[in-house]
Amino acid sequence: MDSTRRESLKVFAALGAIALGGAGMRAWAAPLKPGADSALIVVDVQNCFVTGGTLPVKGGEEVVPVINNLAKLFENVVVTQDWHTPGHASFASSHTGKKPFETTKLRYGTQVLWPDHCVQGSQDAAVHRDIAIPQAQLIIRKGFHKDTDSYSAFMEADGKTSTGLGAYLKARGIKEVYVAGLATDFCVAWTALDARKAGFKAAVIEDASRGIDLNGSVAKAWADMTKAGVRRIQSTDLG
Ligand code: VGL
Ligand code: ZN
Repeated sequence: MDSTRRESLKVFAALGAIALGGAGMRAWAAPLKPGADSALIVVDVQNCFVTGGTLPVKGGEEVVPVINNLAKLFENVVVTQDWHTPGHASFASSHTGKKPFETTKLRYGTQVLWPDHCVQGSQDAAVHRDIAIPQAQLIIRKGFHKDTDSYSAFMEADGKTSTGLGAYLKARGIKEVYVAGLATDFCVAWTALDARKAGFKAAVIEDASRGIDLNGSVAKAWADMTKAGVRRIQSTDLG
């Protein structure tokens, strides 16, 4: 083989390596660009779920600056609030002999029991004071029926009572949702899964979310989401 041919083979090999590497490396992929038919759903970034709250998620407050930055890329933003009645069925204190993080059977199935949290109108239930998303268009409150929980922003835990969010997003021409907030394995995951059920494209922004992790629930949530076609992305994938 003459030396020119050997050199050009080397160049081809190098180009091939770059192409293969590029396909597998996120940093080289085109950024995801939210458009007029995309919405960011900021799930439950409330005092109850951060340090000092009634049901703190480890590192929950760390999502605030990440979400504020992300939100600048979105024309459409929905904010959710967990919004329980006093004596709500999801509170351990409403069930004699039960402690937080145990489960019980409610009429719609197994319910994890939580410390009293996010009671309607309390400071604990307020959106974190540093959340700064002035263009947010809708605040959706959920879990306000005393006998029914609602992790999902779309559908209550009975699987049949709608919050109205799906119809709202469809009426607004939204086709894809990006979900972030608290907690990855409960309200974020259930919201993303129900978004898929309602026919939206859905992605969860991992570094803009934090999980509670009860008995491996974070890993299970990611497995369920992947199976349902929810994309697992990082805030740096958006641009
Ligand atoms: C949540 C547990 C109870 C959540 C709400 O926002 O993920 N988790 N209520
Ligand atoms: Zn709750």
